[in-house]
Amino acid sequence: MLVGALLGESSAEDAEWSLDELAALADTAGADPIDTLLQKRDTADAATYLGKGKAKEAVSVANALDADLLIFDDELTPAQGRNLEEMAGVNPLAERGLKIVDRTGLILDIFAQHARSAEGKLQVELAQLNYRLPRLRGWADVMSRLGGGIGTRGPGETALESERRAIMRRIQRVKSDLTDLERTRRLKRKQRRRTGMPVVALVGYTNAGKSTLLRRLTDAQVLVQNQLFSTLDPTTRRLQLELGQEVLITDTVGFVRKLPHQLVEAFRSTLEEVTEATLLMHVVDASRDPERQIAAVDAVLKEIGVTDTPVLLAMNKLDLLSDVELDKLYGRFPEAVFVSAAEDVGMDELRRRIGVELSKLKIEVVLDVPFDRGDVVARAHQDGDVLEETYSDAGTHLVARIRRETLGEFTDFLAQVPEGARPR
Ligand SMILES: Nc1nc2c(ncn2[C@@H]2O[C@H](COP(=O)(O)OP(=O)(O)OP(=O)(O)O)[C@@H](O)[C@H]2O)c(=O)[nH]1
Ligand SMILES: [Mg+2]
Repeated sequence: MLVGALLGESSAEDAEWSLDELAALADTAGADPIDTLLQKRDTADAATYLGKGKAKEAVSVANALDADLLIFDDELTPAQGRNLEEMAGVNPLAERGLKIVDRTGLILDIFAQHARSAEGKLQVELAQLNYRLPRLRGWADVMSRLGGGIGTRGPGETALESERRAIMRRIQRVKSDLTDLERTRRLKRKQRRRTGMPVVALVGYTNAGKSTLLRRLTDAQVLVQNQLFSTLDPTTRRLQLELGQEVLITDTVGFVRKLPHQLVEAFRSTLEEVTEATLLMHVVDASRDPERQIAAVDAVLKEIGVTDTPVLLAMNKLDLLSDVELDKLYGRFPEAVFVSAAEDVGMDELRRRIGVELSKLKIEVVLDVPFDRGDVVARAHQDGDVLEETYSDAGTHLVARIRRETLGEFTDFLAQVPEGARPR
């Protein structure tokens, strides 16, 4: 049974969208939603999330329906979780009977099921440990059942403390294992940067079709599935644009509203594939409330510190739209490229637009211009931002940021090949 709160200024449609999303998450995790309950409140109740009366109602409805899980559409505080479990008479050790789950716990569970690589598994474990740490209870029977901490307990130390210590030790261990893997990932990224190829990162709401698009564009054999968070590990491939230009394109984890901060933190190094990209290709499922997906994705991008990277909007799944719906979307998103990755529509246009977006970007160049070519120096001032200008016997030495598309005019004077660009 799914439970949500319509808090403060949020509209009924917001809440409905959020509960739909929660239903999809529950479904992906392997649960069947049987009923939903929504309460309108100004703020969440500090003790029971919903008002006490409403929380009791949720528990009794869930029991009457013989539900196994009462899933809350938000992260519950440790106190709320404990109070709700007490109210529902939850026995955490019982195989059956009602359990309380929150949005964060649910998403972590899906990530745990979908993690494939060693790095992905460690990242999910780290997020889970950080989620569990403030939610421990000192029940002796839990301790003996789990065997946690036995033999490590000092005099006067409670079972709770020793379990907390065990978790903290594990967190340290996982973090240090991750540090090694992060180093490898950073090294790879550095090598990629040296090739001078721009990196395009696919971002978007989970299930929007990012992996399908990567497959369509590059023949990469990546997993495509109609469920949330299929992709956790980043995949990078070469992509040929028009005019023989090559870029790297990266597919990675999808986003969702209120992506748990524990996950954002644990997946930091994976998300660097996004923060360090030259261009973002934001893939949207055009058939499912695009504005809301975009807002959710923008919120996560902001959280991970991506604010200045240029974005190309790709409206996917246009095969699911009627002509009338499509016309409306053209009006709402005049800048977007409309595609269907599944039906192979719009791929050439997408490649072309990646090229156009990249050509608009400025890159830093170092130029040595002989004195008789004052026109080139003038061009650099006119068209770019000159960061440094010094003179020697050989001529003018410039460090400037110029648009990639004007690079051709400066090729003869490049002192070194700039990062992120090959002169064509
Ligand atoms: N009708 C239609 N379905 C599509 C299209 N593109 C992708 N899909 C389907 O949408 C579902 C999700 O596709 P994925 O490529 O796995 O989506 P994703 O964005 O990588 O999702 P996550 O990795 O889970 O975040 C799959 O069932 C795809 O077959 C499209 O253009 N049209
Ligand atoms: Mg994917």
